[in-house]
Amino acid sequence: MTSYTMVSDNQSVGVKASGEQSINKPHAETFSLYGSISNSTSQKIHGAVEIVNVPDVADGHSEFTPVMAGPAKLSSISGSTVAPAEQDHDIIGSAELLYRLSPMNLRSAQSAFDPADGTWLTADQITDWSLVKAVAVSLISQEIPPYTTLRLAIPVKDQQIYHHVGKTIYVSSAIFSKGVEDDSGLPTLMIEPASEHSAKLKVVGEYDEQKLDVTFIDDTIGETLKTVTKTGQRGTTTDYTTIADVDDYVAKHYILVSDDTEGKMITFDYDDNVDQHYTVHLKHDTEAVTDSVKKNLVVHYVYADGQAKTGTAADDAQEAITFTRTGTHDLVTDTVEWDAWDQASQTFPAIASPIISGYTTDKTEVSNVSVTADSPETTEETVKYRANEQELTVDFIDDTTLVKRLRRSLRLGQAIPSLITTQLMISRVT
Ligand SMILES: [Ca+2]
Repeated sequence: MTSYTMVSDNQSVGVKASGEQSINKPHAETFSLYGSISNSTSQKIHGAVEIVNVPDVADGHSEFTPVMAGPAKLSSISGSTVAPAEQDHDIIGSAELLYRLSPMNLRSAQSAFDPADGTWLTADQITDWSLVKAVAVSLISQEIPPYTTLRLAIPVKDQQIYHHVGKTIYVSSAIFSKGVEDDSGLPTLMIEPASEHSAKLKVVGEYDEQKLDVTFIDDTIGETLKTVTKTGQRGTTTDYTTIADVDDYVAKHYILVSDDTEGKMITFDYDDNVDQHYTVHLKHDTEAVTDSVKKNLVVHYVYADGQAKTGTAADDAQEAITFTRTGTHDLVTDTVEWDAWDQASQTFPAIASPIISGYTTDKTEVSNVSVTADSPETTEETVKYRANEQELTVDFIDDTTLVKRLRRSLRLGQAIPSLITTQLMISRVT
């Protein structure tokens, strides 16, 4: 009856008592630990239990702390024809695999182990395998056939293994039988960390730091927005993707143009002399906008100076024209770049001056008034009205023979000049 622990590494196939995990070889972050119970006798073993603690710096000997990567597996190795394959299957099917979130004190394991004490969980109760610190295989109500070895395999991982070169971890376990009064049980055997039968695994290799960078470029202004730099061991994958950064820029109204990384995690190459460079191109999102400006022409109609009537001669006339333009609104900078106005200049429609009887205008119409989009909002024009010339006839009558008529041109509404006096006219007529 023996018990032993083993490890497997990424250097060679198979299990071994002393392994070397190379960080320069594939699967550097994962390896396995094993605990075995070997029945090399012709007798059946009753009530067998094996407990394996996951190596931890807290065990006092291990120099780093790997974590479980998934459920443990149990296999059996038959040493003779006494244990046929079907029987192996039955052993494994009836064995109970249990997990604990704290390490087991191996010295008191035989007396302390109680699969129903609430500290032991089944695989379906585990949501985070990295929290498991001890694994038990329990055959309390079962038996191990003669010449049969049961092997418990525990997959572990260490994502910081590149920083653990030169460090060693140790596998520890305890085997015993529970509830067996006669000599058909296991002797209690404990393998303490770093003891003679404790398997060990040492991290070897050379840390070759590789460097990569991802540059974000704003294509709209042709400038670099930022550069993300990552370092890591050859062949490993960064935990960085561009997704969060791209999302951040999209929220700021950028549009993703291209991404060398395709949003995937990037793996460091094996070339010490070359750094890896990746580029993400972005551009500003825009929207089309329009603008218009209205220009007015107002024509005032007034009496000319010196007229009998003053002020407004008729109601104002008005015309309006509109200039429009389109533009591009940059949503990143919140600025607008305008195209030219639709027309460089426009001419208002001609406005005919209203006719006021007896008056003449200085303009029969207001026409050819042109403006640009930059002209004042309102252009004012004034049309003046002047009274037409009227004939004033004064008849001076000689009662006997003479009729003499005097004509003067006077404007409508104009006062008859005082110099036209009967006296004066008479003298002229005479
Ligand atoms: Ca490189």
